[in-house]
Amino acid sequence: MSFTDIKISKAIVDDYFRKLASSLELDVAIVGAGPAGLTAGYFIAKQGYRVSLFEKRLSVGGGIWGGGMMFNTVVVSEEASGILDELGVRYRETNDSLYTADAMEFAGALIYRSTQAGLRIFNLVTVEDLLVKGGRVEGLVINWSPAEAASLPVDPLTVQSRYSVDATGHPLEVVKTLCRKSGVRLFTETGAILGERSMCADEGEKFVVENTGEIAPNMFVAGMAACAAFGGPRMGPIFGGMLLSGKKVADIIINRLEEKK
Ligand code: 48F
Repeated sequence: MSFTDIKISKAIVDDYFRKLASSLELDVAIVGAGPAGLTAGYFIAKQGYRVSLFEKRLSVGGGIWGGGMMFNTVVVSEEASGILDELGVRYRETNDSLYTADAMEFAGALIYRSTQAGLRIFNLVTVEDLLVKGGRVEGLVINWSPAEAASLPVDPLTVQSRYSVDATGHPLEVVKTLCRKSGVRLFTETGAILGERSMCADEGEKFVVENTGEIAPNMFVAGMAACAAFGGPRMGPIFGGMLLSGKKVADIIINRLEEKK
């Protein structure tokens, strides 16, 4: 077998640009490849919709890899065990209706199953702004993470999407940018970001699922971003709420897409 080096480069360039070109007009754009964003992407892709996910870091998986304080085991509540079954993640039951899973297997399964379902993931891409027209979010503004890290004067590209999801975790980066730059009134009690509260896993797990949803026209929050937006407690290394939140945002958006078919 023989091939030229240039053919390897050409294969990468052709394939990557096919993926990028097919992500410029989306049904759903997700920001952040933590457990919430990946779960949302998995369920939306499974229904056949055009969905891409943008992650600023080199590795995807967000807070999964470090488990709790770098002990790479994650805990998942009983309610979310069905999603682990669907993903094919093995788990062990403890005495308290809690399950433990290997963080490596959990992250690996989410990445593998979501991409196999059709989710297109772009790592090393930072969402630095939004496309906003008449107070409605119409897409994302993306740039290479290294360009942003080095403060290079490089203009971004845009991606159009019918719905966008902020799954950026604790920093709630996308919604913060939306408020700062567009002054959009959020669907929270005050119309502004309420901010994350201190740790309480039990409350946080319920809060995150209840408060997953639309926060501004066409803009949704899932995972820790929902707690940060609506004033919920953090919950540390328990991940059931993240999976259920990702599934809930997927279900809401799929219903909207189905209604508008
Ligand atoms: O932090 P992260 O894992 O958020 P999550 O899905 O899950 C939270 C848990 O990991 C944990 C917890 C569980 O109880 O509390 O913290 O809500 O994943 C968020 C991802 O978003 C990326 C970030 O690098 C991370 O991988 N991200 C953040 N801002 C941007 C971004 C941005 N502007 N553009 C692209 N990606």
